Parts: sequence; C-alpha cells; structure tokens
Amino acid sequence: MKNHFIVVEGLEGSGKTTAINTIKKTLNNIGISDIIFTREPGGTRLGEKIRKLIKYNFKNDQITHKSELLILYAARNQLIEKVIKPALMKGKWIISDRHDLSSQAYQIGGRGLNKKLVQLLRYLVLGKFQPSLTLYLDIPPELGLQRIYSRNKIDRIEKEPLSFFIKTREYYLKIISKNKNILLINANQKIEQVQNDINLILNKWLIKNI
Ligand code: T5A
Repeated sequence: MKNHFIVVEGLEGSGKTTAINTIKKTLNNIGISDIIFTREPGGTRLGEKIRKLIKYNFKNDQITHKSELLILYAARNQLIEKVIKPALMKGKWIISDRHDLSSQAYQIGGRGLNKKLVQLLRYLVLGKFQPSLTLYLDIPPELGLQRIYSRNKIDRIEKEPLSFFIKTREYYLKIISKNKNILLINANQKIEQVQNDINLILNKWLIKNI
C-alpha cells in the first residue's frame, strides 16, 4: 500500500480541525493507522516558535509582508526536512493542517506580494515536492470569521479586515481551478454534511491512489 501526504486548507473557521478528524477516521476504517499529524506554521520546535511569533508577537505595523513570508518558509523548510520527508520514507501517512497553498493564497492573494517572488522561494524550499492530495474547505469569509470571533483569543491575522480574506479566498479558488490534486469541499453546510462529503471524496480518491 502506498503512503501519502494529505493537506487540509481553507480560511479561518472553515472547519479544518473537524475535517482532519474525519480524514483520520476514514483512513482508520481501511486499516491505515500509522499517521503523523502536523500543522503549518508549526510541527517542529522551530516551527512552533515561529507560529507564536506570526500569530501573537507582532502588531501588523511591526512585521513586513516579506518578513512574514520568509519566516513562514523557514518554518516550512524545517518541517519538510525534519518531519515530513523522513516520515514518508518510513511509509507513514502525513496529514497537515495547511501547507504551501496557504502561502500562495494569504501572501500573494491576501497580502498582494509578488507572485514570482513567492514562487521562487517556494521552488528554493520545496523544489518539486508537493502533497498527494489537498482538500480545500471553501467558506465565505464572513461566515468563517463569525465562527472564529466566538472564541476568546483572536490572533494577528484574524484581526485583518474582511477584504483581506475575500482576496485570499479568491486566490485559493483561482489556484484550485487549475490543479486536479486539490479538491474543493463546500464547508458552508452542517458539520455532518461536510463530514459525509469528505468521507465520500476521500474514499473515491483512495481507490485510485493506494
Ligand atoms: N498562514 C499560514 C499564512 O498566512 N500563510 C501560510 O503559509 C500559512 C501556513 C494560521 C494562520 O497563519 C496564516 C493563516 C492563518 O491565519 P491557524 O490557527 O492554523 O493559523 O489557522 P486558522 O484557520 O485560524 O485555524 P482555525 O482553528 O481558526 O480554523 P479551522 O481549524 O479551520 O476551524 P475549526 O475546525 O477550529 O472550526 C472553527 C469553529 O467552527 C466550528 C467548530 O466547531 C469550531 O468552533 N465549525 C462549524 N460550525 C458550524 N458548521 C460547520 N460546518 C462547522 N465546522 C466547524
């Protein structure tokens, strides 16, 4: 049986945590239990420190968009080299909460950084390495943010205006329309329906890919 690297993507509040649990159950049901769960930014000691920096340690006027981009890729490099590639070599499955697609959507789409700059950095850090499958949970940003705002702790990026998330979502959708390894899930439905959709789509994909 072939092992894979699966990524879950989406705006804040799109339900990535719930989706990851559903993926885990679907894989467990067909006997796959050797799974590593990770997240970006994060997943290593360095990455988790960077996660805190990115989310809580700055105000928006204290970090440039380029600095944000560079530290995100530092965290990604550490995770890929120290965790993901070695685990894949050992036959383990990986499920990641966010990966490189987030940088395309948030840093190019949301922040407006130069596409060529981000793609160059991506190439330098990742080369041709990419996930086998990405599930993108699509949600109107105002609904995702509503879910998030009911929490106590709001991070620096969650404080961005709605227009930032609208641009980010548009960029996600633009990339997805051109990439057959990214599958869209409608996250604007009852949790049970989203779980059903993920289960169905994933099982269909697994038949062809393991
Ligand atoms: N970032 C990250 C970049 O800018 N560039 C990058 O390259 C990378 C890697 C990371 C931040 O960094 C940015 C993006 C992010 O802003 P994060 O915490 O990983 O931060 O990302 P968030 O999206 O903020 O994570 P959240 O935990 O906030 O969102 P989730 O995981 O999508 O949402 P979840 O599952 O916790 O659900 C939120 C709430 O909604 C409910 C859940 O019960 C929960 O209360 N919910 C639903 N309610 C109704 N109906 C449904 N269908 C529901 N599904 C979930």
